[in-house]
Amino acid sequence: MEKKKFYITTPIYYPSDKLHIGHTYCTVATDAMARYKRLTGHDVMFLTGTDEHGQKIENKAKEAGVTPQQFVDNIVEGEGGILDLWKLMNISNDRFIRTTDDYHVASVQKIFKKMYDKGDIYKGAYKGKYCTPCESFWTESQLKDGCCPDCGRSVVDAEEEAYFFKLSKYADRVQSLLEDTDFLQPRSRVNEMVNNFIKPGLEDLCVSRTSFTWGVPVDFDPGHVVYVWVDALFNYCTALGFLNDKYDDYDHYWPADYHFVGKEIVRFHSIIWPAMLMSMEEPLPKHVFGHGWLLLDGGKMSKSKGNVVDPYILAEKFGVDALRFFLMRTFPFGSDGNFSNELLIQTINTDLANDLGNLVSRTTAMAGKYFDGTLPAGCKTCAAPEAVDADLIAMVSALRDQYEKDMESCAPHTALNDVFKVIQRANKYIDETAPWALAKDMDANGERLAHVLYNLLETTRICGILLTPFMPESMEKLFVQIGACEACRDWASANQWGRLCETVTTTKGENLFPRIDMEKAIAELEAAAEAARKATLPAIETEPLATENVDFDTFCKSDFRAVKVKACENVKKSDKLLKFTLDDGTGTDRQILSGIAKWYKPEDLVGKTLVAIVNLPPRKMMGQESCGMLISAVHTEKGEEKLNLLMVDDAIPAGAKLC
Ligand code: ME8
Repeated sequence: MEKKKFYITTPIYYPSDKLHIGHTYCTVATDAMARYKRLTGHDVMFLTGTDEHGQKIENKAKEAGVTPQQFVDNIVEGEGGILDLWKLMNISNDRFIRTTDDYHVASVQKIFKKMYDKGDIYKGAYKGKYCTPCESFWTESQLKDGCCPDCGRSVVDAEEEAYFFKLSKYADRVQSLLEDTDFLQPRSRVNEMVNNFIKPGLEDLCVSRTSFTWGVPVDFDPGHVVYVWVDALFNYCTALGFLNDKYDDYDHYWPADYHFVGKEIVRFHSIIWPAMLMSMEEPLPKHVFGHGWLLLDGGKMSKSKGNVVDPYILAEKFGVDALRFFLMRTFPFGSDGNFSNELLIQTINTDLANDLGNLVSRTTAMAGKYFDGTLPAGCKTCAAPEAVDADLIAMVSALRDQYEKDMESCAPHTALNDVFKVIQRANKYIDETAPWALAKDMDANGERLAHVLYNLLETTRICGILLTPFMPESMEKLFVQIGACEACRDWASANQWGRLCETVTTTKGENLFPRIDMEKAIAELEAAAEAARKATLPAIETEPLATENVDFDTFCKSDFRAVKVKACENVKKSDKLLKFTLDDGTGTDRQILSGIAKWYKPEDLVGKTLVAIVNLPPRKMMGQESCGMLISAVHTEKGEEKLNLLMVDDAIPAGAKLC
């Protein structure tokens, strides 16, 4: 039988900064759904990629002193870049599109021309408000307190000759698409789109720019580049070969079954995108799902606010699967959720270390201890089954169908909740059946004990199958530990109690999810975040030059002399001060105190020739007199203050005047 196709996409990400945990959330959700569909026997196409054009990227590249292409190449393909992140997170995308790929650029030009030839794109003059970071034009009435309604930043007046797309022409059809079908999910997003954007009147959309060049050129009108959102949205088609020869599965996979997108870009995907497809006379995607945001301290993460969470650090510390699981388990997919390290660790400890980890380790340890790892034939059945057996088996047997319903309605968090209810039930079953008590009299209870362990392994197997889309690597290891062969890891077998072979052999393996010491891990994460923050600070910073002039005569009054260090010691009870005994050429020792103990050991300075200003009035520090000041150079390196004493050639005699 031909497999049913399933085409799913993530948004294509802006390679303007390193991606954070919010982007990872969206991609992991899409990956889990793609893996689930493969598990259920679908022919899946999973697309992700990068949205590389536009003014924001052009500006960033300029700031970095590189070309826009070099800039995006580094963020997409460079070390620790987007491709590396998806590899690390075990993302199973079938294709990756970059909007700077030649085939995409050529297709977008054809698309733009087709809509122009049809009369849906026309030339006019754009006057309005523009938010550069979001690449969005807004009307006065859409602004929030005079600022961009998406990001809250200020907008600028913009006026330029531009092409427009007749969005207004499609308003009615888009409205009925939203209201009369299940195109946009969750349903709660429909009202927002219709009431805030369509009912006030859809204005035609400005779809070209002349104020910058980093975009797809409008080939029939040099000087114009295609608006980045038009270029970006069509990636979902061009990546399958729409109007290009690079791929040839557009007819097979289009229309998309699901576009997963964040809530702030639902407007583009549920209004502009279907309208443009209507203009192109192409089929519409079946569903757009607008998920919520991961918040940090109640606010949206953003690089510019400096409150991003680095998925690399978390994956390295807790494991990729634990991180994937946490993201999908904790936050209901359509809503916002507050991220915290504490919540992450708590989820890992409770669900993975305690519930799942304990179930696997207790069960395999008992199979090992009581049956040398291999259960006896006949253990599937039991001469005297108990009510707890029936209760567990009924719950596990109903699990796959319930999980399927949850996944089909894009509720991975509910699907996981259902699986974990069963895992908790199984742990309770261990306590109820008390296998260690049964083991005390193997002659009388051996058969019963084998049956209990079989039930536990079978429960674990079925839960393992359903957890595979979320934690693929760990479930592979789990199957090995519980002795589940390839044939009893598939979707069909997740609905068939008793598929696990009776004489199954378990293997004691590594602890799949070790318990995390919360306090220690939080302290380490904070240190890592601090180190990462420091790494983004400028390498060297020096104070700006003084703007106020000092007159020459005043300057000449300062008496700078070479001085030789005869002795140097720490000042008692001070961790800052060093006390110097100096030869200043007068024959009388000079004492100077200097707050440089953080940077120098006293013994390293003896014999050095330094520079001091010697005609400052004496002053007391920690009860000791200081007659003058040593001159040093200061700067900041990666946020840390650095100091170097000015040292001069030892050939310069003590007391020599510096002028
Ligand atoms: O919007 N929580 O790219 P992008 C959850 N290039 N999701 C988050 C998030 C957070 N804290 N932060 C970002 C773009 N995202 C366009 C898309 S598609 C044709 C063009 C999600 O890199 C965000 O909601 O700014 C969006 O869905 C995705 O990351 C990409 O964001």
